[in-house]
Amino acid sequence: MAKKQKKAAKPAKKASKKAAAKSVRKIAAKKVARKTTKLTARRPAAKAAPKAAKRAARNGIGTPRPSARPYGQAGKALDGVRILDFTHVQSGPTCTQLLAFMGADVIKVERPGVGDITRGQLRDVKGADSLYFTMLNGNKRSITIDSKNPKGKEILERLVKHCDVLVENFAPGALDRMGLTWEHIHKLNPRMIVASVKGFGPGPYEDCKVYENVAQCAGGSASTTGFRDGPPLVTGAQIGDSGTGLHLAFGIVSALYQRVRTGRGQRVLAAMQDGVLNLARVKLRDQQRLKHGPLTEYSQYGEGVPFGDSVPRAGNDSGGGQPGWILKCKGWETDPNAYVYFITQAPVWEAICDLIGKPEWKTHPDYAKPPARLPRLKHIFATIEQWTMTKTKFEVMETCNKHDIPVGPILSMKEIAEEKSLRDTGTVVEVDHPARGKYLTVGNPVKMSDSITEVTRSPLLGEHTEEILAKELGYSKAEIEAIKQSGAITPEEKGRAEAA
Ligand code: CAO
Repeated sequence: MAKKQKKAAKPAKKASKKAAAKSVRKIAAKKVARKTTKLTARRPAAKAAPKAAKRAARNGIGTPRPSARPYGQAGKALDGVRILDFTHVQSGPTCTQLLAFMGADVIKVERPGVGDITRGQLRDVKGADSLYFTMLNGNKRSITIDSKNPKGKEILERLVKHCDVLVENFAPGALDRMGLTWEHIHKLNPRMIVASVKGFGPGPYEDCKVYENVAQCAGGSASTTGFRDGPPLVTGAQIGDSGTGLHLAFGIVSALYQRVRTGRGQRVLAAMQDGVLNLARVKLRDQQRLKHGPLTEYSQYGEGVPFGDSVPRAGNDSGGGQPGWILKCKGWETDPNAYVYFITQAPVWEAICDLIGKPEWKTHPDYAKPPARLPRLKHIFATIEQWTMTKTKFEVMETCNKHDIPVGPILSMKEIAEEKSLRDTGTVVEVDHPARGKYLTVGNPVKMSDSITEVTRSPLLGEHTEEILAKELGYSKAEIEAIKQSGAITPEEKGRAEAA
């Protein structure tokens, strides 16, 4: 008891010392205040410091103390984050796969007997999940639940309580029709973040179903892709689906961080139109520049073709301030990818002139300075092409790199699949699958020094149903048997027929 009192006396002593220091600081502050008018408006430093510390603590800055474990051995960035993954097709699965790569436990909910529709789409190996599915659902677990079955609803509600984030990309209204409205989810678990991909944000098209190319068209990409005298083009990169999935992942991680401070979840929406527009941002830049005159870096300017009232398609023109174009290389007559992207970056112009055998261009008034070159880009690139055609794309790359000239070989998917350096970095990974054998997938494109990604195969349909029911949700053996009988996790006859 006495010991305790003694201990209690210490803080009192400390407190009186603190108060004395405070009053000294107050007096000092007053003295300073009398001298300078500027400082009178500020709070005394003594009060500001604890406030800053408090703010820092709220933001999670400075806590906990730096781990003593070696880098790469302190777990993964999203360890402990549980994702209720209600996604299908591509946009949503891209997002949750990225979160899984970062260490989140992603529980993918699929319809019994059927699963994500992509399991059966574009199948290359009979009876095995398609590459479409396997390449978008690595590092996840699969549970089958019929969300319209009463017992299934009960399991889903347990999952809502158990997880941190629900991610979905159903058609507008589908989640609500399952009874999982934001209000209901928030009531069940106020900490849950509900993240959605939709085709459009609020507005005239909000109820529309959207696929990749619809988003590319509605987001401004298609109207600005292709050649001026041809139709709009969609791009091979899935900027609508995978691009939006990436945006959603960023929103989710930000919401998780904000939750550290607020303690509550929030809704996160990434609309595909918005995601594509974000990636086509430079074209909205050009739209506004049009008001002030022609876009001089577009080859159309040099060709004397007048601009209309909206951004035109610019073929292979560079989207930035350094003109570029795709040029033929040795073998182009038979190899569809014997091309190189060549950028006439201003600081290395003289090196380019020497390489292509045009040293006189270094001082010629029509070529020496970037503005003089703009009206002659077509001719300039045709001249450079005479040189690139004498070399393979890799020889062009090697020669130009020695002079710091930015060029890029047009790599085929075959070349990428075989590229050793991409295998070495884990960007292209070979995984083994029980039904299809070995397949290639794209690993985590983001490399972190303290969160190392190990890519694992995609799950079979319902592979982890019982494991999740028992270990995560605490259902007993008898309860799981009853769930099986209810049809909540097993296919109905109709489902079986569809899946066959
Ligand atoms: N148990 C029972 N029912 C389930 C279920 C489960 N586990 N999972 C899904 N369903 C049901 C949904 O409840 C929905 O039923 P209702 O329409 O009766 O409410 C039904 O399956 C179909 O969902 P959907 O409308 O989302 O699917 P779809 O194939 O008709 O449309 C898509 C696909 C992609 C066009 C649409 O989901 C969409 O627009 N999503 C948002 C935008 C998006 O992500 N697009 C990118 C797709 S990736 O290329």
